Amino acid sequence: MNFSRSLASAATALRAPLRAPSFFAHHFATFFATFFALGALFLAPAAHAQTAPVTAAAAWARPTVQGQLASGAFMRLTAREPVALVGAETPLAARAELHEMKMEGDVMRMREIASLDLPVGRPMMLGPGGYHIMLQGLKAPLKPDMRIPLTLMFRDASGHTSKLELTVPVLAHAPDEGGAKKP
Ligand SMILES: [Cu+2]
Repeated sequence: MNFSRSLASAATALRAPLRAPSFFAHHFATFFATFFALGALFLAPAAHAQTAPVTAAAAWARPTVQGQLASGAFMRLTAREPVALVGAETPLAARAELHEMKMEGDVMRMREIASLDLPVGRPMMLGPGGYHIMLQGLKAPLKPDMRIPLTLMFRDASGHTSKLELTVPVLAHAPDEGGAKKP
């Protein structure tokens, strides 16, 4: 029995998923990034948390009826530096996930994504029918004209995380930003 060789192969096996540009590598990285991002949230006083180089505009969340446990939050994000949206949270929901919607054949489906890269200076739209933030396990219905706190988490290429605190109005439709429709 060659103990050191089996250790070496175990080490290779452990490293392999992280090296491969695979589905698993992507999710391993996301897991650890999320782990450290959450750790940072607990350890760092909120006032010291790095504010993300991102601005959000026209944010809104869709109202829900009694008994409805999920809803979507939407906004337009513009990054000043290359970062990816990697997570979200709100005290009003058990989880806030990043989702995308895509046509699969004739059926529109949504699935969770680990992160969403934001191009520098070009607005990224999160809206119905596309990327969105899915609020899951709502603790109370979202009523029109409520305003809900939502924290977005971002990560840059070096793994540095930052966040953006938003207050999102609950609206039946995307907010009218004015000027665009009326002469
Ligand atoms: Cu969704």
